[in-house]
Amino acid sequence: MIKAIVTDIEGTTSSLSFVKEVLFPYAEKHLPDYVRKHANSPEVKAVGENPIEKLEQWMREDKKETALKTLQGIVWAEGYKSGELVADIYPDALAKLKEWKATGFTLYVYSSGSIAAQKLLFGNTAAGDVNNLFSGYFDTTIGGKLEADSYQKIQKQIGYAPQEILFLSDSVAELDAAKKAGWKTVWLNRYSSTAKPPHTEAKTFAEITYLAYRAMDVDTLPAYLAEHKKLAEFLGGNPKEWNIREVGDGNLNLVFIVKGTKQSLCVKQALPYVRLVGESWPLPLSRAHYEYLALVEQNKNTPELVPALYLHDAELALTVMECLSPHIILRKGLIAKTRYPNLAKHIGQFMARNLFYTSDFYLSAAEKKNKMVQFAGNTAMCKITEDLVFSEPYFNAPMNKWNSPALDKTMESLATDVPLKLAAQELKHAFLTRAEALAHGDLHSGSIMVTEKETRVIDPEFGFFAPIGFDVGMYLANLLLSYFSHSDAEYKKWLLAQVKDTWNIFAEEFSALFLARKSGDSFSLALNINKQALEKILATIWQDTLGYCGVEIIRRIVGLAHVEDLESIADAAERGTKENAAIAFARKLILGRNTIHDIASVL
Ligand code: SR1
Ligand code: MG
Repeated sequence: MIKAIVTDIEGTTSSLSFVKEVLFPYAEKHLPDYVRKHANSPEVKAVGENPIEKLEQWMREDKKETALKTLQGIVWAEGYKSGELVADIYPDALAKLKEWKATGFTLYVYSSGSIAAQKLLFGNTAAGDVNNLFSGYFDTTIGGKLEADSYQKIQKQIGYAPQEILFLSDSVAELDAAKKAGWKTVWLNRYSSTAKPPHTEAKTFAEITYLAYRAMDVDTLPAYLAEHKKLAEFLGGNPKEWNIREVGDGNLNLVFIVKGTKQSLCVKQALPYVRLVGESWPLPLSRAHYEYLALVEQNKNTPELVPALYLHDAELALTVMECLSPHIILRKGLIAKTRYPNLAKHIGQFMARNLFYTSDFYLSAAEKKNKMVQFAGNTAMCKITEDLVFSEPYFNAPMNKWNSPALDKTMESLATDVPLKLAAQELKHAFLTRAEALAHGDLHSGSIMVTEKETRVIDPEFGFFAPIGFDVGMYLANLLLSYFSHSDAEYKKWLLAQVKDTWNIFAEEFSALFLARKSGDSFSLALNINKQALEKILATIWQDTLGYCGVEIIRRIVGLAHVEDLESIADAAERGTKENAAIAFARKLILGRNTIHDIASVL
């Protein structure tokens, strides 16, 4: 964990131009006069014979002579004092340095400007004297900034382990040297260089996040929650009385249930890697931020269908939310053949409302684009879907898993089925390019919690703008995976009714919203073609739904992430028969998505 942060100045906390275009010219202008007036001072004497000529030559040659640096420092001090000079510091740098200091990081400066000049600079910013932020300063008297040895010396002086120190610089060569000494590094690429050095990149200090990140466990979580008074009061009692269990069984995150003496809550924290695979597959913590944004949006559109939010900690990639109890994961309920009378209505409404209210049918073009920008960085999560759902099942991808030998032939045919591969890639292309609405992005039966009466959708960390039919297709696919997994005819009938009811309720609700609340810029109201437009839009959503439903079914059987519905069938041959049937059905949906016109045909 990072404990100390060492920062460069020029190009990092402050503009390159301030030193070159303001400080240096100021010294060139004022040094001769100062030397004439103080010819007998020890500082001027230290320069030697013909001090003015010598100083001018050193400045021209950018020499790091101590005597020059000392005199430059003196004239700059006078300039700052008179107010003629005001030191430059980027607002994002100052804000973050203050935040880090307040959160307990120890801050240092390492710059090729002299320590005196560093202190002058931070002592005379537009925001006043900010030297109180720093616990120490280093210049080239400790060693050159391109030598790993200099960083080792600084590390020994400040007393942290190398991996506990973060160095910030705009210079890749400096970062390379710091990295050699075992330090963590962040490259401030303020000037949009397209180079890709092996350092974490940030355009501004604001992008440097998760420094305080540590994965929580049942021992550290009580103290963290106790620091948040409202949460502690909500739980009731004292931390020793809280019962904490880690219950995460998904593919990615930690999930804790905390039971206090009064109430309970749920803490979800992202891990910096894919839990299902391990540390060899790093995954950005920023997904917690996108999940939180999506939850906020869903809380606005469908508050009764998502968990209430209590706290989001951006640095720890952690969200505290309502503990859903006695709810269980829908997938488990479906495996246990439980029937949920309100499920189709709830999920139909969840999809219709969230997809409509984040689309161009409701939002103005500007509002929609602004919302898209908020999610534009969730690229790593999209990449998982792009690879796992649309591509990997159709070639010999290393992470594919299948029930062998029952599915060996199916695997071969998937890899050689040109029409199917083309269709899967067309669906992928639409996923990449048709940013119609904010999709949940991973709406399967493991992302839904239920009681007999209530339904709550969780886990929207894959939240991104996608075709409207994406969520609908994913969800129906998971109902159908359950259908194929079961042998009980009555329960299968109920599942098919779920498929039909969910689609119908979604379509009805979406249509009602479209006709009553359409205010966005697409299909201009002025043209008076709302009804005809809706028909066309629903037809497109339907086609997409069938396609996405098909690819989700296939990838859950032969890709990396399988479903317990089928996995829990102990007899591999029986399972294989069911899996093959599901894949054959999925293929029909994908290839027939333009010719299957209604839900009755699907059933
Ligand atoms: C590496 S993550 C695998 C799958 O788990 C998630 O729930 C998503 O469905 C993803 O595709
Ligand atoms: Mg620099």
